Amino acid sequence: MAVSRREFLRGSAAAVALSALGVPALGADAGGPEKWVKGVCRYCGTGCGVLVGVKGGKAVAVKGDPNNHNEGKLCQKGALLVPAVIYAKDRITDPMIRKGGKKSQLEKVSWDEALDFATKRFKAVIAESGPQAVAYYGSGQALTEESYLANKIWKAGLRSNNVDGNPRLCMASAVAGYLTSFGKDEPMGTYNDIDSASCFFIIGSNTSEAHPILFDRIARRKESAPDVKIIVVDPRRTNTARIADMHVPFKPGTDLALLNGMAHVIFRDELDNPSFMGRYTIVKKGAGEEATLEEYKRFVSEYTPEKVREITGVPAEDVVKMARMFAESPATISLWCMGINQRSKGVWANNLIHNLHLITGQIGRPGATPLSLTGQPNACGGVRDTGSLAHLLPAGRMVENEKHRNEMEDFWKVPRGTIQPKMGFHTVALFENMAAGKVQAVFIHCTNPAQTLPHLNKYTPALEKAFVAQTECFMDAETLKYADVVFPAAFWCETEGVYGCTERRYALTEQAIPPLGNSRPVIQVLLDFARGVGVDPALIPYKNAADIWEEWRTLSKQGPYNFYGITRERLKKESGIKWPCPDETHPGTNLRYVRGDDPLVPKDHPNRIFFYGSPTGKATIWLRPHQPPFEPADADYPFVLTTGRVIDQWHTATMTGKVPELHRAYPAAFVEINPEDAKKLNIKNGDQVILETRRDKMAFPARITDTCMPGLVFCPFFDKNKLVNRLFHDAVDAASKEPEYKICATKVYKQA
Ligand SMILES: Nc1nc2c(c(=O)[nH]1)N[C@H]1C(S)=C(S)[C@@H](COP(=O)(O)OP(=O)(O)OC[C@H]3O[C@@H](n4cnc5c(=O)[nH]c(N)nc54)[C@H](O)[C@@H]3O)O[C@H]1N2
Ligand SMILES: Nc1nc2c(c(=O)[nH]1)N[C@H]1C(S)=C(S)[C@@H](COP(=O)(O)OP(=O)(O)OC[C@H]3O[C@@H](n4cnc5c(=O)[nH]c(N)nc54)[C@H](O)[C@@H]3O)O[C@H]1N2
Ligand code: SF4
Ligand SMILES: [Mo]
Repeated sequence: MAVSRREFLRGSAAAVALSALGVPALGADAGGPEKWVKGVCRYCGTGCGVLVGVKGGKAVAVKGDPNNHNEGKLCQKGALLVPAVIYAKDRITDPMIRKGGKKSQLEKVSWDEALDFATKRFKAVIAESGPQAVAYYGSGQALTEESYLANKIWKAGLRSNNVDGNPRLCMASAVAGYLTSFGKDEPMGTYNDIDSASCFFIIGSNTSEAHPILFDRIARRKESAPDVKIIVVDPRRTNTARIADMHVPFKPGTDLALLNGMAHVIFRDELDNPSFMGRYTIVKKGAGEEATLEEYKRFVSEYTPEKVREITGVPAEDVVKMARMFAESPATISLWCMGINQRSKGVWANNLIHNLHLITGQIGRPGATPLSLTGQPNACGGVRDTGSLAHLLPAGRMVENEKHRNEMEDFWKVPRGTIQPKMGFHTVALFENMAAGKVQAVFIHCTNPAQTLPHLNKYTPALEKAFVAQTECFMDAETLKYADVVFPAAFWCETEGVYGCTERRYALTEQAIPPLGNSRPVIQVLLDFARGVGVDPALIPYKNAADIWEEWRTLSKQGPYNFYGITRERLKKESGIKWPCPDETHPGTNLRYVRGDDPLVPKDHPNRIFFYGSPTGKATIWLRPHQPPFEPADADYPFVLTTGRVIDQWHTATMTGKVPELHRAYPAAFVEINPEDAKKLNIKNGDQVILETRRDKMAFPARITDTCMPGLVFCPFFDKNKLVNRLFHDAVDAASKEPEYKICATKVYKQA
């Protein structure tokens, strides 16, 4: 879908123009702030650097950090963090408990009373039903130090592996994809690759709305070099798709066929790179059985462009064109997000993207790389790297690997055998077990599951049944309805901690202002909570977040996540450092696994690329057949419902909803519907339209737009008055356990 240069510039200017909002120190009165304190934007995984302007002990302004990767730019969400969000009227400033059970009101109490109320209950549950009956449900928006600490308290202190969190709903398929294709999690590329890529393969990512400042960087790259091509593979014609040279709409959930079809064309037209494959890859199939390259070629040879057209609806010539653009470009970067991860075959889809890079050798060079976009600001640094998920231990270790458990036990100085050998409950299983009464108490931190879990009708009873201790900043969070104890959390720049974004970049948000009212940093809450439930004080000897960082940095020295060189002092001075970074003089790494760039590849290694995270030192090409989504449209439920984001709202809108400029843009949920479908169903703009799935039904005002292809409808999930997740099933990817929020079958009709 080619657009003129002028149209293109106009389209891509959105993020840039809005970023200008941040520059004139919003909210500052005459004279401006007394000081600027360095931090990271509270919102997305782009991880833009910010400077918070402080005056008289209050945050009065925010602007982009010119020294961070965003070069001083912010999108509208980041630029409007201060003052509306921080000083929102409904900030929670005192601890609260429900003395008379779930039906009673939350009452303000002292910290001692709230902590006592929570710890007594957790202790009682552990005494009666064992440590497997308690859980921590965390977040990719929590600080690294908080996640590391909670993980240690649960797995080593309480001996429960029930540590999971919202990255399971988000990045789990990307993690498993990296792990199976390259041996360890986290990407080899960085944002710098955007500046040298000549082909952008954007699949299942609405970058312009979900990662606006990265989109701006992509747009600038395209402006700077006329040969740069953008392919967008998305069933919706999003704003991202509108600047593409080639937008490929297709039947939702058929990416696997499309990606195998591209591989087919690459071999058929001899665009593959045999010497790269020979040197750097092995081939596997099924659960990990070895296979040959010949077998793989035979396997993809079945995905002819014609067959792919039948499955996906993409014209055969477009499959050929995409494959050629991908393979023939001097440097191709793939960018993907939830359209790929939130799928019942999300891990396979990740593998197939990696395959394309491996068979063409579009990898390990500037601009040539697969780069999974991370959603939350600290899903990578905080949760993936610290291993704060039910099956993981820090720095790429696995719970079920005895050697890994022993390494952690020795490091944490607890007896061998302390860490339980079985993994804990992943998110969906966790809430299932809560509903069944097996998990009886949960500590929820920095996430709002009562709005964001799939199949809410099935899982809100879990929150009604279990004892819920929750940290929160805002009164309108849906999950508060189920909380037994609420710990008021110091918000964002009221405390300090590290975020790690998409590109392995760690950056510090420094404390700029004191916590509002009686709110407290969650580090302190977790430490008091742990002492209260009887965790050995020797295990948690920390005074503050910096102490925890010191331990985590030291631990990282032992393995492939080495960031020992990223000291607190450096984090204060510099605006983000990319690991590996083994010593204090190391500038950080751009091309991971590449000799000469990555300090963990020996300088005299015979190969230019060394996948040292994998036992063979090689990457894996996977045979992964196409499989349909869990619940495709059928005769009874003839439409596909997909869900996702809009640029101005963040998830459940507890923060962005407080900003008048953002709220006005998207005040309430709606359903996008194609003009053809609307005509057939006699629906006009603004009509109330019922979406009825096998779980529930709900009415939304119609937005008639060509964004959705015929047969597809889209709803955002930010509106707590329209809990769209009630409509969804809870099917998960078999390997990553990530739910398929992107596809379910629905009826669509006008409300009578
Ligand atoms: N403004 C804003 N930005 C955010 C967030 C936010 O809440 N608001 N949240 C952050 C977080 S945590 C995340 S995870 C990211 C998510 O960022 P994205 O993944 O980019 O956003 P989504 O809207 O969830 O979905 C992306 C696209 O997937 C497409 N899609 C649906 N089905 C399919 C399919 O079968 N195949 C393919 N290829 N595509 C499909 C949808 O049409 C949609 O355009 O955004 C982050 N950034
Ligand atoms: N239908 C549908 N559902 C989805 C998705 C989808 O695409 N479609 N995407 C999934 C994905 S990718 C994600 S990441 C999840 C996100 O889902 P959630 O994490 O549940 O959503 P958030 O609104 O980000 O929740 C963060 C909570 O933390 C609170 N909070 C904010 N700042 C702080 C703080 O500093 N400290 C503390 N303690 N609390 C704070 C906020 O008020 C809010 O209640 O949603 C998932 N659900
Ligand atoms: S792109 Fe993401 S990190 Fe950057 S300012 Fe916008 S919301 Fe914040
Ligand atoms: Mo996410």
